[in-house]
Amino acid sequence: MAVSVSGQKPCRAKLLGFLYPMFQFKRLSSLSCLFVALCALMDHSLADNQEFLEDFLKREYSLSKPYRGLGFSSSSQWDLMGTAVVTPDYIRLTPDLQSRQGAVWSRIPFFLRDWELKVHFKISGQGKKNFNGDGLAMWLTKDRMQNGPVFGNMNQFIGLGIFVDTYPNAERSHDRAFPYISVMLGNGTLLYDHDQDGRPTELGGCTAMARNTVHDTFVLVRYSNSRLTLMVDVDGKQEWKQCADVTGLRLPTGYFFGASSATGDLSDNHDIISMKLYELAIPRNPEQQQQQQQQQEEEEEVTVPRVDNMEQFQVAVEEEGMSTVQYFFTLLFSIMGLGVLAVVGLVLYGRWKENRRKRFY
Ligand SMILES: [Ca+2]
Repeated sequence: MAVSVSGQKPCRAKLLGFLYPMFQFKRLSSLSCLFVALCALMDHSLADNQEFLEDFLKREYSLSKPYRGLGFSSSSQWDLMGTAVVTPDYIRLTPDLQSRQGAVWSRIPFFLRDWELKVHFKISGQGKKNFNGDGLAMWLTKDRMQNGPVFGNMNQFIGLGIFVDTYPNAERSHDRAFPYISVMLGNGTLLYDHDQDGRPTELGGCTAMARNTVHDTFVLVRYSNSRLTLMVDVDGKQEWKQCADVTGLRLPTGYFFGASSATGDLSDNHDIISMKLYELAIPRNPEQQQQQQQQQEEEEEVTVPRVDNMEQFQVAVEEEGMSTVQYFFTLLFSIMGLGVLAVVGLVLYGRWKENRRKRFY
């Protein structure tokens, strides 16, 4: 499995000397040599790991510097919309100005099953804490290039949304600090509710102090075997912290990657520096391969995104078609309508018969 950036520990005899002052110099120096050798081995394996990652980087689904042709060339694999602009170092979805919406969308439908998306982003602005907004979102959805109220994308979207919400709208948000990163799976009927910061439809999330930082900020989304893991690296420690873990998440293929952002009365610069998509190679024995094949056959039937045991996330999915109550009232009004029609028909027939009788005499 591809494991991305991990921290490299400092490898210095000075550090050992500080930690173990009771050691004699001779022992210390031999220990240092051992430690240096271990560090060299670690570095080597990290380099290998990096190579492994590069091998599996899918450039057709990735967005990184120098953003060749983006925004003007028909050969580019990405489109810009709204206020989004390209600079040599980042794609600015919105500037730090009120009422802006911008997005960047992949043009190529996505069909990989096991994958990892690493997004390098930056949110910065003049506003004081909690006087800035609204945040940005990353998408893997059926529709692309749509304007709307969900961080610059349409509501009732179909697919995956990862939100970096920088403004606490809900009054009861005092129990969580913002920016807050969360995951939602839209099925076309679920609504993202800004007034509640998306809580009713949230599958998981965490606080991530990802605004006005001096260091780089990243989000990592991993999807494999119907399990979605969300990790963040916003502390400048080059370590991933788990943010959400959702099992039984079924996501159809053929969707599009994108990132969008919106500002309202409050604003921020919302920048995407890169979106890198890696294919995960998962070693499996023959039994696991058979299981995977079976699972893939099942997954092919998935046409609408869903999460197994949805109740555990308190997400109400509206069923298609009429409910029992709707059915009852439709039937009742139909019978009443037919009754009224029958009465009117009888009255008219009676009058017609009466007129006919009068004419006859
Ligand atoms: Ca919010």
